[in-house]
Amino acid sequence: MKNPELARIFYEIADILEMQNVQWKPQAYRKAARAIEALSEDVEAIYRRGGIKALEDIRGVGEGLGKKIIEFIETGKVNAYEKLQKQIPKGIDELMQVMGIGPKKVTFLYKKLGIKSVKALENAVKKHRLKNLSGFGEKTEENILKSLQLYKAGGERQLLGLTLPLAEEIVSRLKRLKEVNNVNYAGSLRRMNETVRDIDILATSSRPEKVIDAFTRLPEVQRVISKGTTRSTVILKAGIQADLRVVDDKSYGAAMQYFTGSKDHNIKLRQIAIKKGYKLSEYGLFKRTGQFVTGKTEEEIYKKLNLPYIEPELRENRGEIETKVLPKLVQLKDIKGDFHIHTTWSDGEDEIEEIAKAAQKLGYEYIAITDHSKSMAIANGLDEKRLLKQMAEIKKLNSRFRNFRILAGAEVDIKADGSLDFPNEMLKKLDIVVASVHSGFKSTKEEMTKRVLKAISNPLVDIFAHPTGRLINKRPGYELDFKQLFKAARENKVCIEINSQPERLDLNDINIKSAVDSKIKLTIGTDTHSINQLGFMELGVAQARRGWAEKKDILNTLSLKELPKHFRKIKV
Ligand code: DGT
Ligand code: CA
Ligand code: ZN
Repeated sequence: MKNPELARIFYEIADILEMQNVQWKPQAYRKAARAIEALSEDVEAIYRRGGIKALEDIRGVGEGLGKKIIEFIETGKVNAYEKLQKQIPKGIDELMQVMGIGPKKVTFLYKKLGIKSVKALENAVKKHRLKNLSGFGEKTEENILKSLQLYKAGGERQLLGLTLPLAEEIVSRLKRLKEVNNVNYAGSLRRMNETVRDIDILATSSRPEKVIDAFTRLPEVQRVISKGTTRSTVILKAGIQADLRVVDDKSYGAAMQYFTGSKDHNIKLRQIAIKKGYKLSEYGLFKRTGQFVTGKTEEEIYKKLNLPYIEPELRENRGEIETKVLPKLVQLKDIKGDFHIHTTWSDGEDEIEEIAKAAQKLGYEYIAITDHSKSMAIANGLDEKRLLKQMAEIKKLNSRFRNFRILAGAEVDIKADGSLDFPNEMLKKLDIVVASVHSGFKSTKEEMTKRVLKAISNPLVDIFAHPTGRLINKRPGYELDFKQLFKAARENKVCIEINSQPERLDLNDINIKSAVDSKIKLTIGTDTHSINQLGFMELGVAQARRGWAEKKDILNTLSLKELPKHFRKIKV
């Protein structure tokens, strides 16, 4: 797939042009980059199928960008990008990856203080050289320092949502080898951690060297770090490490259990084994005498240790071993709809009707269209007039669907004073109101809590979305008093969203667990901006499972008929 690399190049061109104060072009490049990222078909395949004309059908791509895409497909390079790169000092592009320091600030810092690397920026902040510059203060320094810390930590861990499809692709390639009996990924990926350090793969075979050989030759592999007879480590082109271990069939369950972890879960499990007179390793469960007891499946191992089977998402040593009853975790197949979707009316890539058809194909009974409200001008937010027009269109579309309903909603901005971006008369007309914060990240915990509490005290609000506003590896969330939030959510019967975007996953697992413990109702929303993002539901469900959520905790497991019981404005 060439799309991610091409999108990255376009994003970087946009950043450099912005640094050079070029007007308009940066937005055009970003728009195209977003559209390319969202494509489900590879640009190369599109080009082979329909030439430049087909490329020009991609949103934001005209003849100029079309030619650049062809250049990239044919040469692997974009000349304009290489030229631009030479015009900026080395190191600066890395600086731009640190969130909160956009192209404008980077240029400013370079011109004023000669800062052109992450290291130099860190030194300058520590020596407080920034706070006397106009537009920078002590608070800005603090924020930059926080972003730097996140950036450094994020250098090593990758988003689950980006790594999972890659791991699945590799596993399915290995599965096709005739020498492979079983194969799956393990580690933090199987536990569906929001970020992962590497891809751990486990296979069984009686011809391990053949499997290892094939693994090191996969098209995804960039270079081979080590290659033994039963294990190998490679670096993938995507910039992440992948390990493969090949074991015997009789050890598959034990190895799967061991390499799925987490380490803390394993340590507890091994202690239990010892107490029962066993020894547990990646090869199997053994008697003290060394006699093999079992190892073929994980189920058998947990059973022998007198434990129920523990789902991978729960294996974090957060009480899953001690608890008397394990939760019956929500599953992807329980999901009957999606309450957070953007369309071409605001900053989405696709039309309402196309999204609705795709959702119906997924087996959903409903979706809510929740485009941005007017304050979000950068996202082409809707004012009342356009929202009413959209509602009329939804009404018309609904007459064309059977056993499926498009709910008219909005993602309404919560303004600085806690008021909502639409008057109540407007909100009343909607089926569902999703409220969220998109500004004021530097507010104090008290200010932000007050702002959110005021917003959700409005009985017309149904869902509070992406509750902390964090972007993984990029931006910490704003601070919020969760105890007060949960209390208010319960009293006001407002749901809290688990946003499924790979870099949001907001609420995170820990907060989901406390929400579940506090008996808060949750919804899992994809915040879809293009059709293929409906698939992010899997990531949201995984986080819900990591937070011990059951079907009853998640309200988009309700059927369309059941919705009015919980959502005051929906009528069916
Ligand atoms: P990561 O890679 O940081 O995202 O997280 P994991 O959990 O995938 O960690 P990784 O790749 O270092 O190791 C994979 C699994 O192997 C880990 O979850 C548990 C097991 N493991 C690794 N080292 C140890 C250890 O020292 N003791 C035990 N009991 N298990 C270990
Ligand atoms: Ca790992
Ligand atoms: Zn939002």
